[in-house]
Amino acid sequence: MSRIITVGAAQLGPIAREATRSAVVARLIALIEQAARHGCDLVVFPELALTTFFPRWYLADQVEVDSFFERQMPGPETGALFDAARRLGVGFYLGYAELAEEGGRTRHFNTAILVDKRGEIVGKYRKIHLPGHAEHEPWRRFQHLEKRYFETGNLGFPVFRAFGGVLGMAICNDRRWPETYRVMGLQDVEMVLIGYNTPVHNPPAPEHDDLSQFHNQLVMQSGAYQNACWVVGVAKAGLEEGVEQIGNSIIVAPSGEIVGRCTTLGDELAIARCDLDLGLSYKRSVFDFARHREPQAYRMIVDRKGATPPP
Ligand code: CDT
Repeated sequence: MSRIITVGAAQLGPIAREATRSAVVARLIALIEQAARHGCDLVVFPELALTTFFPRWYLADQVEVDSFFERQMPGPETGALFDAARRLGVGFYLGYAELAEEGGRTRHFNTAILVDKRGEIVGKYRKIHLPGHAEHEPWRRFQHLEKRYFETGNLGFPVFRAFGGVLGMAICNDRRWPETYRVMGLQDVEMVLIGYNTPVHNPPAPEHDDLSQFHNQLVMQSGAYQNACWVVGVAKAGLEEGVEQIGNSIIVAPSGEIVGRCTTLGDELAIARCDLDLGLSYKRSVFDFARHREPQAYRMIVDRKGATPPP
């Protein structure tokens, strides 16, 4: 089997609050069709790719909140995406709000799935690092209520054998945490897929706003290099319901170099042929974890903190 995955970073421009699921799905299918014409094996869509980024509003009515969630995947409106994958032989990563009945109760997760070229779900991830806050904060120009609308993901950071390699998933804020990549790196991940919605303005720390693009690249380039894997990061970009969101979707090689990039703030496909074996020279040298990591030493440092002082 080929060790090359031709990947399309399928960035989306803004999605209006009133946009129907079918209208959004039609946009996604247009990107899958474009990807198929360019020989892509896999396309990566953003976080919460089926709706506007609703955590920017405080919504008191749970029925309204739940209207942004999917009860089934595939469901009546999303089935066409799976049909397109099957018809065109192009798999996809899709971020969406998941409403699940589990353990006798209704649960809400910020979720991503990996779908193969036969239109079958081969992996699921539920977002672990939920940023923002849980209560209404009227002083903000817009809210970031992920801690209110979602539970912390309960699936860990699994990896999946698919597309001829070992693939993992993360969602938006996860990309800022080294643990995200390392937990998958320790499972020999070869490609990490990440969708995001990142406002340019961060209300609690506006002094970071000018660095939003830099930080976006910094974290994904380091994650790729330090774990010798490909990283595909894909934005929902542009002015969505009055909030400016960064674009700059990128495809990063295991060297840490950016090899593909979106240049607009709209629906756009950036494509790269990703040789999974490119990670091997790093995995066998500077990042040969078995030879060079020192987990025992890391543990000693943690145990020492606040406990017995070193001799
Ligand atoms: N969606 C998401 O996780 N966005 C965050 C926004 C910054 S924090 C309030 C991010 O890390 O990009």
